[in-house]
Amino acid sequence: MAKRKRSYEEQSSDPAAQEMLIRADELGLTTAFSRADDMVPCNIGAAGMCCKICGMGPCRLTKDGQTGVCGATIDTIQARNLIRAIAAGAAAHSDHGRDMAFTLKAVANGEAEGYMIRDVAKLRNVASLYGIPIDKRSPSEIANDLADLYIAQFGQQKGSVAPIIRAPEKRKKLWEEQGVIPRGIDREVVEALHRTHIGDDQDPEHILHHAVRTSLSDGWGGSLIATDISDILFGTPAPIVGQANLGVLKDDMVNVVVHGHEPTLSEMIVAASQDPEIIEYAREAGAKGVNLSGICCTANEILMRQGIPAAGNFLHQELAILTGAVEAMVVDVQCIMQALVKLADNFHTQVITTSPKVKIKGAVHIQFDEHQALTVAKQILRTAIDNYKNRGKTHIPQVREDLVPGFSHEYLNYMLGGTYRASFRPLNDAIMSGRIRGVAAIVGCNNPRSTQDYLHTHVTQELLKQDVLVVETGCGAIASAKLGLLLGEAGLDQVGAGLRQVCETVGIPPVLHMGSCVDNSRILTVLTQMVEEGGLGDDIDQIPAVGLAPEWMSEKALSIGTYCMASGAYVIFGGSSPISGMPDRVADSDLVLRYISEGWEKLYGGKMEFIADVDEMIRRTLAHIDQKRADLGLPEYDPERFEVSGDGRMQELEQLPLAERRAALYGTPAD
Ligand code: BF8
Repeated sequence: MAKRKRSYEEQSSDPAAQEMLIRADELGLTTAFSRADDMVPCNIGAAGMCCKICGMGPCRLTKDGQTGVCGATIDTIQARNLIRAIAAGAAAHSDHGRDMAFTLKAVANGEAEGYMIRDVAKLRNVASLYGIPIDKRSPSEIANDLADLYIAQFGQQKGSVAPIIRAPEKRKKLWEEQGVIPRGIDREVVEALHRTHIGDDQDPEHILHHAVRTSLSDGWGGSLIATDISDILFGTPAPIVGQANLGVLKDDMVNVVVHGHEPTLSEMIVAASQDPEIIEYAREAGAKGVNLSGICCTANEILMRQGIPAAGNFLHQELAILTGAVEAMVVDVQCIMQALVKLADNFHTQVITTSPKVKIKGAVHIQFDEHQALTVAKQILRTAIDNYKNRGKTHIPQVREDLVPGFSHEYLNYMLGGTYRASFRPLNDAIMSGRIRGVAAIVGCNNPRSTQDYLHTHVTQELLKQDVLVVETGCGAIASAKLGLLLGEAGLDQVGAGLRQVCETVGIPPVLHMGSCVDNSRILTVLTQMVEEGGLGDDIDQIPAVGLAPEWMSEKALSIGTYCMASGAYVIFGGSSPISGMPDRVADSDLVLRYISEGWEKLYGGKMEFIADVDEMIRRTLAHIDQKRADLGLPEYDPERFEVSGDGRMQELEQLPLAERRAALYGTPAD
């Protein structure tokens, strides 16, 4: 592949990003966009055919019949590469869950400065799922037991991780038969590394069997724990108005951008930024106050709970610094580019690392400690405020969009059924009648090798036209937010008539923002409740639903895809495949690729595929949804059937004489 500098429109479909990419070029600075153009990927590594797990290699396999020095075949090497990526993704999500569990424990013991249990109802609900007594007990007592139970899941050696009980009955049975129920979260990740050490597991299917178990320890383990505890400590999300894109930065305020994943620090920075003492300190420095915003999943965490604006998704992290208006970019864990520090050298921005697990040479390190969280948060904000005087010329693109995030499982339940009859019945009914053709979960990253946000938003918009209800998380949700797709009324004229009727009736946007990447666990619990509600089969693999990660890039995305597949979903990744092989040059170099699709489908009813062509992604999504509808015996999807939306129908009816209107509405002749 030859190097080629793409146009700004090819690099990003977001006008704010294009404006900043022009600025980067004018200043002679590089970004991930330009580095992706300059860095031609290694074609052997990209195909998953390079093995570097021992010192006899790296072995680069490019011919039929060739093996590594140890004799490893292409499919063994690909399976090992894939499981290692899945294990890293599962480790990242789950370690986040572990930190949340330790924070819950500290809060329960009164040792965590500034935190409280905000959602006692969720605490009680979750605790009772595991048989933890809740009657006549204080929130702290219950939280203590729940924290102990959750902490124990990481080091557990035998049995099954506790949150598995929340999966549909039939699915649990299937997992039991297949032997993929995780015994303990850390154990599965460690075993994935052990099995792929030189001279261990060499059977690709056997390796991939453990990949499934490892991913389940993430989705039905660490991620679910992270989401539960975030809700308990910071509140279960409910719809709230927010904004997204670089235009949320403010020229007359101290701009602090929080970037990363764990809400423990960011929530405390939100609290500290509203402290009168901090506001006064900012005023003394000549600013109107502190303006907080987020990048990546931290953005999602504080956006959906506090309405704090999102400055952008993964590829916006450097662009925010390029505005020259950011006093501090505060980072914790995951998805933080090392390039930030060098880029920040050209401005006054301070990159502040906070996690004991993540340091970057050249960054300021202010270590976070949940026992003194508020004190640390204030220290960070004072450091940012002190830096305000060093600000030079700024360039903030005036591009921002409103959005309504916060559609947790609990809120959807309430929204669909009301306080006394909370249920998913209306959603199931709408799918069964064909008003909603099916559901797509569109999640995951930005990847500078494709046009930022384009794949994500194009797939979303096309599926909405086809009456597919879309739920989103992660950087994909921010991509839709920037395009105005996360607004109740705004996007509805672009939506199929049946789906539009449901959205108008219930009062939901056609794209539901469900949170950060660990909150993909919310999608699992929603699917489970849809099964339990009845009418859509007795397991997740029967629901007309598809999961897509059109711009994936992280190992976490691979773990998410695998646990969704094992839960019964058809999962489509866009962009490139890490195990594509080179079937045009090396016969059978796509064995693993075929196994994770056809092979896994036979075992789990779900499958995982990498599809580069965006129209093909949409075609296969719709074909899968229609097939699942047919398998359930549901009426064939008919775009004409609900042609006129609720509002349009009412306008038509209002034109009719009263007698005809009544007859049309109630089927009864007028008196
Ligand atoms: O965990 S979507 S780029 S920020 S990995 Fe990273 Fe991907 Fe964004 Fe959140 Ni998820």
